[in-house]
Amino acid sequence: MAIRTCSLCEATCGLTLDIQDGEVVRVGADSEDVYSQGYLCPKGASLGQIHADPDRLRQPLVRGPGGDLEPTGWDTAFAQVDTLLRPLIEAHGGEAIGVYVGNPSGHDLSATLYHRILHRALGGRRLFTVGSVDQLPKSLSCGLLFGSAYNIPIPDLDRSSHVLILGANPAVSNGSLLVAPNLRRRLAAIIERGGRVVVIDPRRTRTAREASEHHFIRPGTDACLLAAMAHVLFAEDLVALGRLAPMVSGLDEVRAAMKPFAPERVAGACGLSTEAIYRLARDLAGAERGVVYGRTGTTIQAFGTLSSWLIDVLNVLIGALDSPGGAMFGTPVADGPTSGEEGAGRGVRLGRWTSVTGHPEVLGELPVAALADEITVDDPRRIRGLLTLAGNPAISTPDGPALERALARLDAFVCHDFYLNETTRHAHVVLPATSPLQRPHYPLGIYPNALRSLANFSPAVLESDLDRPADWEIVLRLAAIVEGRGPDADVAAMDDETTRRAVERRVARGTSPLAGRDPDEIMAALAPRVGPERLLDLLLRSGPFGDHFGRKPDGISLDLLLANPHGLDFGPLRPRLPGILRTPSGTVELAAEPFLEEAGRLWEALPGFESHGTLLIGRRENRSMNSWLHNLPNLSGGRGRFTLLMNSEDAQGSSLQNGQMVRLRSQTSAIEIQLETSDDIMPGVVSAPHGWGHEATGTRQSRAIATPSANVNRLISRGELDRLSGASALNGSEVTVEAVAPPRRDR
Ligand SMILES: Nc1nc2c(c(=O)[nH]1)N[C@H]1C(S)=C(S)[C@@H](COP(=O)(O)OP(=O)(O)OC[C@H]3O[C@@H](n4cnc5c(=O)[nH]c(N)nc54)[C@H](O)[C@@H]3O)O[C@H]1N2
Ligand SMILES: Nc1nc2c(c(=O)[nH]1)N[C@H]1C(S)=C(S)[C@@H](COP(=O)(O)OP(=O)(O)OC[C@H]3O[C@@H](n4cnc5c(=O)[nH]c(N)nc54)[C@H](O)[C@@H]3O)O[C@H]1N2
Ligand code: SF4
Ligand SMILES: [Mo]
Repeated sequence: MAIRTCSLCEATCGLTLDIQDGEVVRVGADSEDVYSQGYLCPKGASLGQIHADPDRLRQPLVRGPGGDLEPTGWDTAFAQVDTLLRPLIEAHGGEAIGVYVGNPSGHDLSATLYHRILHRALGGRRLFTVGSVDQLPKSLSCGLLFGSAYNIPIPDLDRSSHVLILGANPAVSNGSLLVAPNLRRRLAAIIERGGRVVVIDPRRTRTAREASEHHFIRPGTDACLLAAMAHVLFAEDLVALGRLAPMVSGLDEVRAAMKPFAPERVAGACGLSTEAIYRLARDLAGAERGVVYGRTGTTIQAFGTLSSWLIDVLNVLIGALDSPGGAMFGTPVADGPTSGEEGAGRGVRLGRWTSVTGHPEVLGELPVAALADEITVDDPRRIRGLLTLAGNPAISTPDGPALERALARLDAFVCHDFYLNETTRHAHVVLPATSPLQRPHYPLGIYPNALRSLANFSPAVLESDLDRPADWEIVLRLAAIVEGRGPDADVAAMDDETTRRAVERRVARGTSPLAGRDPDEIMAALAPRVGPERLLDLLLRSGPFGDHFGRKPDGISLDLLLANPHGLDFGPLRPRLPGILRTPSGTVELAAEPFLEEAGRLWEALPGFESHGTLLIGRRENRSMNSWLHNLPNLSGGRGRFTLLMNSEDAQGSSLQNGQMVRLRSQTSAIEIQLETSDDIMPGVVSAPHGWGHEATGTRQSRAIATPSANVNRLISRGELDRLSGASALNGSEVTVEAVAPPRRDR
């Protein structure tokens, strides 16, 4: 029986895998896992089916002279990448090559460790990530508030007595920027201990149904509600910063900025009553250990950064920031960006460069919604080549058809992915990743958001099915090609250089536990490991709980984790302020200028909210993971998955009936979808899941295409962005719903 941490979502559940003849015959829950203690969901239970999927690519594909993608060997594939990319780089520089990094990269150890080498090789100015259809607004608001986009506070649920949740459905999503298995149980426990869980969502979700209280909110108006709550706290003298007071600057400016947002002024826009807003604010302030948490409903919307900011403003005003049971910063076990104890820094600077079509960079990246135009724009600086690393932007980002037209025009398109889908079908070369079980796993990029300091390492449990490079070797070979070292560069030497540099940085940094050590001694201690395991060992051993290479004999190392397959738990969240602040002032900069300006824009937008027509929001369900698990036997098929939820009375008013096909239309496009009427959705709002719309032409996902569905992101305009972050407003587009004539019987 192999033990493994699930890599599919952020919950990091421990799994048991029964493996026979190189295949997984059963997946169970690891009841001894230090964190998940026996929890798993249907996706984790299907992990083995990814490996077994006959449609999963096991060999590279290269577009042949006839225009078709044909299987080939690895050396031929890398030689073709070199032939395609090098001339573009020589003629136009590394900036002619764009990169799109998708969600699974965040769950992959080698991507977390090695992607940056590839980005650096390309010059780093044409980076697009899934962040701009996900959490980028939160990263930006935290970057401005706390000086580093890595400093994202998380709700310390297990010790909270009152949690206000906006735009998240952790009972189904299993949490995001909130790493904790079995969130239903954790939320229920708050209520059992006499606390409250309050949910603000345009849909009565599973999380909302199981909460103490739920309020509908008009999509895109969270910032109005949150500002009004801050207004009440100031007006009623409920602000209590506690020990935060000397660490926070800008309180008076925020007070002034919130002044206009009285509950009476915003209630109509939000769709909540004035009384409800007063009560939400008073209950939050009155709670012993209250906290506010928001997720994708508050980020991928028109005021995503402002909403994210206001969530933490409230956390500051009630003294919850950095306080047990409040909004706390993680203490990851592995050494990382938040490890040192310094106190001030350079902070976050915005717009250090702009894209060809005029988008300012945000935290080093550009909006993926601009990618299509960056490829097709008539400008010598346009993007001519593209790498996608674990992403399916043709489905997951706005206006897929426009992006697909642009992808088809690229001079070079290389994908690191194991499915032939709506994105990768346009590639010139596809380099298949290993299946998740063929590689070692440690949730390096995920653990900083966990409620405890955890460490759990899973070795690869299945052998590679072909003589193939590991994923980190693929990334380094791509970097070598970009740098002009050729497709046959010595990746082992590159890996040695990378590790050596990581060691030398620590040895040279006064605050590192390795300060002043001999790099040769550290390199020798890491041998004979190579690749991600060696780097991980370095990060573990030089982190806060590490053995510091002999200085702390009972500290941890990768060897110790191998001896503890159910993981190690180093305790709950602990206060981190002011040590981790990296703002120029060394304080929490509550009133950074971009926030105040944006609050002014919100005020001006206020009268417009009430006059909106029908607004479209998204939805996640148990058996999906964005666009990419619909090909697995356990997770494909089933009725009623791809439906449009509409309020029953709205449907009646439009003479529409449950179960009938409707046309959902926006200014950009239209799709057909089955109607599902419900009282669980706010009047004036409709909801459809993303990640669907699998296409048969040029793809290889035989089960996924068998479920009738469409891509909702066709309906979303590339121009609908959160102004500060450039993230797409995927929630809150205006749509119309009309009956589709019933199909004729003879067809
Ligand atoms: N089963 C499953 N789990 C997943 C995923 C998946 O696809 N399937 N995806 C994973 C990923 S990549 C992520 S980022 C996380 C996301 O994690 P969550 O954000 O918790 O997931 P969602 O279910 O999308 O929840 C967003 C909620 O916001 C609501 N909403 C929409 N617009 C608004 C608005 O304007 N205001 C407010 N207040 N609410 C709004 C929606 O109704 C929805 O209930 O889930 C992860 N987990
Ligand atoms: N309307 C709407 N749109 C949304 C959202 C929404 O709520 N509403 N949510 C957004 C969010 S939060 C997210 S995160 C994005 C997701 O956006 P993306 O990350 O672009 O899309 P995914 O569907 O997750 O596609 C992942 C791809 O990676 C491949 N893959 C899987 N595992 C691996 C691996 O280990 N290595 C490699 N190399 N490839 C792998 C899969 O085959 C697939 O092609 O979608 C966003 N889009
Ligand atoms: S909740 Fe997430 S981590 Fe846990 S089994 Fe399901 S997909 Fe895996
Ligand atoms: Mo996401």
